[in-house]
Amino acid sequence: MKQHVAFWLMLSKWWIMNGAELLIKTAVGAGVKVCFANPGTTELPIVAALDRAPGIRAYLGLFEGVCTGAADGYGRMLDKPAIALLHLGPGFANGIANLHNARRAKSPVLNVVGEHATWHRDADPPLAMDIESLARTVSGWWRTSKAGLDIAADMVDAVTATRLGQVATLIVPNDYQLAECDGHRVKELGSPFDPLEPNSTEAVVSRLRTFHKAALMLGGRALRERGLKAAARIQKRMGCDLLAPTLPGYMDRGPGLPIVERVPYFPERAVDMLSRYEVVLFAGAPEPVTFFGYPGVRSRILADEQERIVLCTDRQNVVEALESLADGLGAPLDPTIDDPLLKKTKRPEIPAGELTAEKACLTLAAVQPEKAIIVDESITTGLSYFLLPTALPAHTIMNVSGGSIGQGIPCATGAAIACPDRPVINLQADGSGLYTVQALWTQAREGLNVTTLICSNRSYRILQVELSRSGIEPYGPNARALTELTNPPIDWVRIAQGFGVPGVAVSTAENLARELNKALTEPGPHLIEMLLP
Ligand SMILES: Cc1ncc(C[n+]2csc(CCOP(=O)(O)OP(=O)(O)O)c2C)c(N)n1
Ligand SMILES: [Mg+2]
Repeated sequence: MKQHVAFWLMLSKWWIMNGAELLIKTAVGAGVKVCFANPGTTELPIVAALDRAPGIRAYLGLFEGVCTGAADGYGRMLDKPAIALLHLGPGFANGIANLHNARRAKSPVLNVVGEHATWHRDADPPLAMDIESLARTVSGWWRTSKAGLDIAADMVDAVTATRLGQVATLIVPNDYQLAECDGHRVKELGSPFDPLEPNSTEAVVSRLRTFHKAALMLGGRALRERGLKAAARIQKRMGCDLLAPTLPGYMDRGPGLPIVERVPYFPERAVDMLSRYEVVLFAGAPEPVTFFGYPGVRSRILADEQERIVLCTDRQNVVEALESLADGLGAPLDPTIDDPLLKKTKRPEIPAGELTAEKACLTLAAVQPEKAIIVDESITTGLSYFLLPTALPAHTIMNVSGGSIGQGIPCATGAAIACPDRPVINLQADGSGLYTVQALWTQAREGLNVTTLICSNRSYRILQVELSRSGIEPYGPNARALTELTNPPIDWVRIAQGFGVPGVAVSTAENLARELNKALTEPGPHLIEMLLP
């Protein structure tokens, strides 16, 4: 009899859901399918729950910046969040730089961070940190769960917050992860957006009609295919130029989509570009400012007398706002995109001879397959890629929106997991790549179709350019030591091989084209070190 009771007790223990299982079950119910994790002891109930409450595939990242960067890449591609499962304050802190990029890219990312058991917290154990303070710097939404039974509602609120294009951070104390949670109530996922104000479109239309030279500056979801098609209708009707921030988080490009120019990085060229306009209409993009404060250069690129109109808030649906504006202007539904650039030009030829930054970009443009995802953390090498006046096949391009380097390899990893049928090409600067290079191992472990093109100029070239621009030239031995990646040179082929990724080095455009074609036809990840001057 005793044995019988013990058996039933054990069974009931087995069946009673704990907070961690409730968390995973709720996430699955809210459409979450993927978790990029680097867990520790405080998250182990969640690790176990990933098996007991199925529906989410877990991927190990060997550094938290890999997990958050991969969750960002995944979120940018699918416009829905993956979980980044992180260990306490220190783990979260390691992931912050790429969460910063995610925030600037308006990418949906769902952090789940374990916290010490509430009864243990007062003892000030070694790993204790103020996690909420860290969360605040990068998250549009954050909360520490207050009870096991609250976890379902907390998770639903977190997922809802990500749907606005935000980072959400849910911090879950270990004792609540273990708490019995039968009898919980799950909230429905609501619409995250505030409605557009009635008559707002009419107001924008009548203001716009008072100006001649206008630009429409697109950001966030507006740079996805549907937003771009609405923007094309507006452009056709108003004759405005379409612009994007310098480092947009996501942009669809290709036949049938309008040409969108990016605001240049260097302030004088940015001011030059924007001075053409009497008015700039902002749709999901912030007002452009210079990356840094240069003495004597104003921060805001627009002059005071240039008019700014903001189409909608960050909490409203920018695509709907654009479509409503297009309708309000009486724009035809499906304009043919007749930009002369698209008509006149075709793919570049593969260039010949020793590689340069320009030839690397031309070769990529000549070879990139249909529907490629281009993750561009090339810093100086890729400058000419975006500007190529060529009609490339349909592709998506993603940039390091927050300027916090070490984003490219993880972002490419997450994008490949989000879109297994699309080739991912990561145009990757060498210095930036070394921050989170261990993401290559996740690519190898998961057999992801990512081709990493290392822009091996063996320097922090942009810093050398900035040094010269500020008149510090010739620079001394310390400035040289801090901007050159030599002595010893970094051997990318062996680094790749060490992580299980086949690697090869090339120094001519022809060899690059050959190796890139080969990498794109063979399954799994590849790395090509482009030896650049
Ligand atoms: C997290 C972070 N640390 C440091 C920097 C400063 N920084 C900007 S670019 C750069 C190095 C660029 O070198 P590389 O990635 O090789 O590109 P290149 O300039 O050679 O094209 C550094 C250190 C930064 N932007 N973000
Ligand atoms: Mg470099």
